[in-house]
Amino acid sequence: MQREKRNLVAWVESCKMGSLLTRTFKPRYVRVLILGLDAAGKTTLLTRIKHGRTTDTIPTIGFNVESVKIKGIKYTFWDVGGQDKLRELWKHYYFGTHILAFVIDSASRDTIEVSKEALFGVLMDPLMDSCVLLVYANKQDMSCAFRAKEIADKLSLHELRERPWHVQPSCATTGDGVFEGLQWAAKQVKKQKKKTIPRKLYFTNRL
Ligand SMILES: Nc1nc2c(ncn2[C@@H]2O[C@H](COP(=O)(O)OP(=O)(O)O)[C@@H](O)[C@H]2O)c(=O)[nH]1
Ligand SMILES: [Mg+2]
Repeated sequence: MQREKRNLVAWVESCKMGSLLTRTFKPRYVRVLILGLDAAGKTTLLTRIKHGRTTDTIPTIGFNVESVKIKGIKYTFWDVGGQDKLRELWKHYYFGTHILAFVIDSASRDTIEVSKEALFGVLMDPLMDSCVLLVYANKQDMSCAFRAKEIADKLSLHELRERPWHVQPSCATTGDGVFEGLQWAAKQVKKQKKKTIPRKLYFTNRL
């Protein structure tokens, strides 16, 4: 009888430990929405994150979606086509976004104003209120590229009040800066979650 009781206690303890372990190591989910004008380098960036290399891309009609686990966090990346007409569809992808990764072709000096308009159009939507903003100043390998600080000025990012933002210089074709940017954004998501919403609600498993 005594032994059965001891076995029962051991079993209950192991269940408690099991649930503690699942809680501690439960995967967390972060939804990343990759937007930006056509040919900025969104799909190249996504391929670099997913496969660690780049391949030839064709213009994205619709979207690409990929899931990648990095340091215990499961990221789902949505790369949505940026052509003129497709931008109207961006709003359908906002819900549940933790990180907006906005990609700029830093070498395309003539389109920076269009990028700014498109970016602020996205940020104005209440569904994007709580997401952090990671701007990739992409194509830094081009000699004519705007530098990160210039991009921040051109996009008037200093006017953003509550929202954490960062301009990450990057070159999607070589991978330079790609993970550094993501690392910054993941840290911000973690910080925000601590300040505002309980962990369970913030890291949702919604895609
Ligand atoms: N030089 C350079 N070219 C890039 C870079 N990133 C992407 N590209 C090129 O830009 C073109 C458009 O890239 P893509 O990823 O399809 O752009 P998307 O329309 O934003 O998805 C492709 O020819 C890429 O090879 C970069 O960092 N530097
Ligand atoms: Mg694309």
